[in-house]
Amino acid sequence: MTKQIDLIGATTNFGQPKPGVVLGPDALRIAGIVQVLEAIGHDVSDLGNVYGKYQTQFVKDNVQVKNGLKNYDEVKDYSEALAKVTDASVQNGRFPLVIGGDHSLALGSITGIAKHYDNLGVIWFDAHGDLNTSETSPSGNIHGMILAELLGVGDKGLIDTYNEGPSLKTENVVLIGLRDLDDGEKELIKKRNILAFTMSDVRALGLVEILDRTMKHLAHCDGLHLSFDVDSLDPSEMIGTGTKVPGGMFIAEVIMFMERLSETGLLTSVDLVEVNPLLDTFNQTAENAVLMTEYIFGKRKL
Ligand code: HAR
Ligand code: MN
Ligand code: MN
Ligand code: MN
Repeated sequence: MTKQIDLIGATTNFGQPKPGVVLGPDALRIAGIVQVLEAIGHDVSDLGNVYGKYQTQFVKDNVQVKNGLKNYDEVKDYSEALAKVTDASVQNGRFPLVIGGDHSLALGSITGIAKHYDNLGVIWFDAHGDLNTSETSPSGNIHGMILAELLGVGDKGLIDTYNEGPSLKTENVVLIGLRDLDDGEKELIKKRNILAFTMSDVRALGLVEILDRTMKHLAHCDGLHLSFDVDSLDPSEMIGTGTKVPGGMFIAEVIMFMERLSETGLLTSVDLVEVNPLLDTFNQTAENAVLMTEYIFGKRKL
């Protein structure tokens, strides 16, 4: 089915310290993300990049810390700016595809989208839980806390970004690909009974069974968002990303998962995050991410 896609470049690196991730959106454009989606038959409108009021600092030697959160004002401001754009996109009946940028962009992206649904379901595809708070974070990097904020756990000011209160309900979130969780994140998953599949689950059950369980868990949802962190993949196939963890998923199995997810026809929005061309060789991470995007948007092998 043809989708009316808004491609939204989220040029933020405020959620983490490594330079280069702001170049992710353009690396994905250079790898042909618009052209492959058009070739499938979608209508794509590239809205360009979203900027907040804080200038992107390529080298950040004076990071401001507030309540244990690094670049707090920058992340909050950027999230407000991005939420405005994704909100308008859904309002206009279009499909937001947000390309990053570090994963802190999901606060703005998802908050703008979630207000249009009673129960937005989210598939969080990631090596990490992104479920820290300033108390449990080993780094103070907000990209590692952003799902917690979306669930209403952590800093009140971030939770209330763009709109008051949490954007997501715990029972509407499923994590897949986990293999690097901090202690506080493990506790939160258990305490809130969040459906979470580690890499051991991926190996033991396979992604077909995991997709099946995911869709059953989210069956009551009226919208479905995929937040795809490219570090969910094995670093051998995804080198250009800031926090690589060995033992990840491989392109072939992720393509299989995405083909089936796309066949459900239930996806309503997507984030594609953490592509960092400065850590890459020959733009292969962006190219691999574009390959998987094709299957998310309905490409068929046969
Ligand atoms: N858990 C660590 C932290 O909070 C590392 C987080 C890395 N996060 C991402 N996003 N790349 O998934 O600092
Ligand atoms: Mn992430
Ligand atoms: Mn990650
Ligand atoms: Mn909120």
